[in-house]
Amino acid sequence: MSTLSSQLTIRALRARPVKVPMRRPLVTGGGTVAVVPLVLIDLECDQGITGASYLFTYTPLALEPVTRLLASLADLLRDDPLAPHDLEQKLQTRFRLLGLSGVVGMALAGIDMAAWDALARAHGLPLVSLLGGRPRPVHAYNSCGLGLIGPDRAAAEAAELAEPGFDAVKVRLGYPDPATDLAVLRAVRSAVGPGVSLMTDYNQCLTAAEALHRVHRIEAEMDLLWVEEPTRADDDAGHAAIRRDARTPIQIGENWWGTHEMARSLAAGASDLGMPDAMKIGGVSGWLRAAALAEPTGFPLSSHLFPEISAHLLAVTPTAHWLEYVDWAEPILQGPPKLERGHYLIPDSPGVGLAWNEDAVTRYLAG
Ligand code: SMN
Ligand code: MG
Repeated sequence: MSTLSSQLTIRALRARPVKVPMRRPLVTGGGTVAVVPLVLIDLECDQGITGASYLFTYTPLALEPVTRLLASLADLLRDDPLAPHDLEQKLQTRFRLLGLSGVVGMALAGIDMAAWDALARAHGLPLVSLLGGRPRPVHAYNSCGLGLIGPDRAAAEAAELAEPGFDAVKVRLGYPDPATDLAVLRAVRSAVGPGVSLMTDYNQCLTAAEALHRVHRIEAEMDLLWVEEPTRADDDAGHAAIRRDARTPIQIGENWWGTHEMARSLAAGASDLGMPDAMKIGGVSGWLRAAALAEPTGFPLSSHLFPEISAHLLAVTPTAHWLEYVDWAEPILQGPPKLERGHYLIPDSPGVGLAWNEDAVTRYLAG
């Protein structure tokens, strides 16, 4: 049964910080993720509809400010109509002088994603269907591990990650010695065989000159799907220079805060490929604008983290490329996602399909 969204109003907003243990802690060239810090959001509306979303704060140090800001916003939203566009405009206007990135951007995206989830639930539709698409398998690569763990461990882990049927895995690089980058890639390549493609991620740790040197050495030996964030995320000129001289596609985008930063990056020709992060790009509303920006030039878009909601979004993205599959939120969710032959299956249930495992949430509650 569906409820008319125009009748729905927001009643309450609940934000809970959790620290979720990781099966494979991730060391990258840009920093380490040892525990998964999430803020779980429930946007309660009338007629028994509650929208859910989560935010990933990268470091537990950011859990409290994000949770507190969301709690402060609850009063501002009470009795507002459940209309994601209107909510976004109202909140952006409130925070224009402060700025819309960082903690503010995260909180606003969390509200946007929860509002879209509530709206889809109210209509009795999966989010993808509310957006004009349908639940379908979304091509995914396995990104659950392969941090900077050296050639031997990387080879074993790559085989493990490919085993469930994935045809691509992502390898983090940026070892102090460039020869180790190559040794890891060779070890992973021979462990997974020719049927599994590789993408790599430097997490911003190289200078542009160093990046070109390393990419040239790698591409003399093997094909990669992409090289991600070889240099600082905000260095569009640096990425454009690397891109000009590299044969391998350059991928950036997980650090675009909103579509204005994305538009600047596209205008600078900084990358061949883009991978917005559902949170940093501005939730569902931001993602839809990102998809529109990418469409005219056929610019391929992949997702960053947040596989649960990103699957819905990629399924209505004309230039959809790859879904990044990570299992990081799974311990606090009910039931694992369905994955089939390297594809993420969008659940047929109303909304995004997020349901908290309350026992686990209680166990991992932070602060
Ligand atoms: C990454 C994601 C999240 C935290 C650290 C590193 C990585 C990726 O850049 O793209 O998966
Ligand atoms: Mg990355």
